[in-house]
Amino acid sequence: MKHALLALMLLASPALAHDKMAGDLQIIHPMIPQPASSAKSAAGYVTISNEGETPEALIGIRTPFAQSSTLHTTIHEDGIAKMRPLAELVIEPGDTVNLEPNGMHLMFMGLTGAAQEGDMISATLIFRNAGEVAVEFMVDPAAGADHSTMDHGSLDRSTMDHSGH
Ligand SMILES: [Cu+2]
Repeated sequence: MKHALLALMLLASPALAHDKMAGDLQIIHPMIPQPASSAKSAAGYVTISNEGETPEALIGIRTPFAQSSTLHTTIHEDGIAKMRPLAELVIEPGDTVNLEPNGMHLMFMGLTGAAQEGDMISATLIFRNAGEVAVEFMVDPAAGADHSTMDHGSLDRSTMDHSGH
């Protein structure tokens, strides 16, 4: 019975957004577009609202899904989208920050396993004030930014292989 219910929830989940409150933070629909089976990296997206009275900052992310996980931003230079590491992502009181394709995103490099649509991938978001917050990234249908077309400029390509997707 428990397994049947779980299977039902997994089947139903891709259509549903999911969110979580952590103190004054609302963390809305962490998701990863399904990477190609050969992908060595993947991008993750989430929306975060700060409903508190003090500024908050996302300063890191950790997950067993990848060997390294970082914050990235996308800048546009001469019409070319380039990704750059981001040390922190500040969320002012009352603000909502969207990580989305062609903008700020979480970068998972050195994927440790496959991810199928509907999978839930455990991760820990690290905030300056709220500390560590456990979340689950939902694997959504493949879509969004194609990182393989992006210029990575001065980034070390040996550790930043985005060629897989
Ligand atoms: Cu990136």
